[in-house]
Amino acid sequence: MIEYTLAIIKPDAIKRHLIGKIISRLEENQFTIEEMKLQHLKIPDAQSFYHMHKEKPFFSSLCAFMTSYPVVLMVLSKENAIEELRKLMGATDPKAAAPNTIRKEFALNVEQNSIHGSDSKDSARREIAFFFLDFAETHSLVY
Ligand code: IDP
Ligand code: MG
Repeated sequence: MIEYTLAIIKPDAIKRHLIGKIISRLEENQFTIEEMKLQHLKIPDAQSFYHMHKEKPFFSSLCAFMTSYPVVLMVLSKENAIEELRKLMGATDPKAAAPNTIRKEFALNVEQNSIHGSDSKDSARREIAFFFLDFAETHSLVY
């Protein structure tokens, strides 16, 4: 089944001019870019997007990092896109990430790990609607 997922190229990657390389990895792996925008998130955006982590010790640092520089937000589609993107990203901590994954190749550390991808169908629906409400509405991802 063709699925939609939300990807974010994070500030550490934008700062190091890795947008092109990361998008190449996505396209080489047959992800289609359905929507894309560059945005400098504000603290309330980051807090709301990552609300499930609000009790974690890294929450305030994560929100500061995600608002430190612009990000690239994308809706991607592919057969089984949610799981496929998580595989291509690799583990949260690049030290634990498999070879040839985006995080293994580009991430700096467990926080500055270059890319975000939705982790489930429910997350994908919520996250796509969070940044691309028109797309979510036209694709019946909002309910
Ligand atoms: P994920 O991005 O692989 O789904 P999550 O556990 O959902 O990982 O965490 C969200 C983001 O929070 C991570 O991508 C990373 O930027 C940051 N993060 C996760 N764990 C830690 C940590 O132990 N220290 C610092 N930052 C972390
Ligand atoms: Mg996550």
